[in-house]
Amino acid sequence: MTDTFLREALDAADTVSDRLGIGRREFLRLCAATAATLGLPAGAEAAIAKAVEKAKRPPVIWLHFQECTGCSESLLRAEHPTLEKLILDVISLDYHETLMAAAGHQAEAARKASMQANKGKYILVVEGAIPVRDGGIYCKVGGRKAIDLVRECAADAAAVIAIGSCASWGGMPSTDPNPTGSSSVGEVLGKAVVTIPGCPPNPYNFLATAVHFLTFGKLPEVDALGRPKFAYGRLVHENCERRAHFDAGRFAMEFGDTGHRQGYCLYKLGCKGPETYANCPTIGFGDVGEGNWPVGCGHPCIGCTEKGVAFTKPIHQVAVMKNVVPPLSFPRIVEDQGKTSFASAAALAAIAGAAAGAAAMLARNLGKSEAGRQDAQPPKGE
Ligand code: FSX
Ligand code: SF4
Ligand code: F3S
Repeated sequence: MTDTFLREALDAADTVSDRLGIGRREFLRLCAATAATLGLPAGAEAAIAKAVEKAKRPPVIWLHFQECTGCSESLLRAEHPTLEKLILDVISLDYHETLMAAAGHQAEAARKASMQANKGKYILVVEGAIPVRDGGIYCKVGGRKAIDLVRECAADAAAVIAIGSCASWGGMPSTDPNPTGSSSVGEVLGKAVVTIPGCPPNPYNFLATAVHFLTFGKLPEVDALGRPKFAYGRLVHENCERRAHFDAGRFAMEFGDTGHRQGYCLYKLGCKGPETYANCPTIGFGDVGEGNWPVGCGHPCIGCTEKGVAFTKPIHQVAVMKNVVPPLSFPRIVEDQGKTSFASAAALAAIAGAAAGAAAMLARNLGKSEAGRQDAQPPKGE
């Protein structure tokens, strides 16, 4: 990174941190975490800081259909530093049924005005599945059917993002026998869209996708199901903190047994980590500390990012092993819980210039072992 570039990035950080009411260091750390989430090399956090400062915030129209609003909730509950502040700073949320102050005709007028003023430039985010049975009569907003609204709003959008499993592949509302014909955004539009599945999805995956659009002017690379590869490129099982127990054949056999209490692998309780692509173990949820993700909390992964797994297979059913080849490196079994946060782990991974995933896991465990070593040191002066 050149001196000028670094100075510009620091200036940008000052401007944005003023705007957000957070410290410069905290803002840069978040940029580093976002860069690491995206798997970008060291130095990318400076480009992100500059893009967040300079870019005209892309207008976003956010539609809600058949869902529980958990996707929006998870964005707003994140607290590092106040993720929703950054999201609302990065994008211009022109229409969002559960967040906007306007109601009724006013709200619909705001949507139409933004779509007209930003024709071909706005991002359409869809949360929730779309019922198509019986002409789509089972979900209406402002008297309009969901199926018509999504088609109308997608027509002039620069990009369409399906957030959550409901919008990505039907999710919970499409559970058999699917009486309303709940369908995904891609099925209704008849074209591929970017999908951020998860019930709810991790807010960082949405933030990183939005920041990628802002920084590079295009959406990130996706897999065959439209999922950004930076977030859904690896199986949960590949980066799971209990993976070493799996490899050693140590399993919890029932909830509350000794193995369960000792943090053994949850495979025999039906964990779907071996057939589910997502970065949950590496980035965690809610910024409340170490291990805050389903398996970290002692519950098997139900495969919420995976069509045909969550809400289809029984929770207790053992997973199909998608990949039985051991990875090159394993997370260590660490009994003591360290204090390394997601952001510092991700920042470490970014500094190492490594992709998110195994590297972030490694960095987090490095943090733990470092904390363990410090604990073992005698206090100064003794
Ligand atoms: Fe809920 Fe979103 Fe699940 Fe669906 O998340 S958390 S039911 S994926 O659309 O609101
Ligand atoms: Fe982790 Fe589940 Fe894999 Fe066990 S089966 S290592 S708990 S992802
Ligand atoms: Fe969902 Fe499994 Fe992650 S249940 S939140 S994909 S660990």
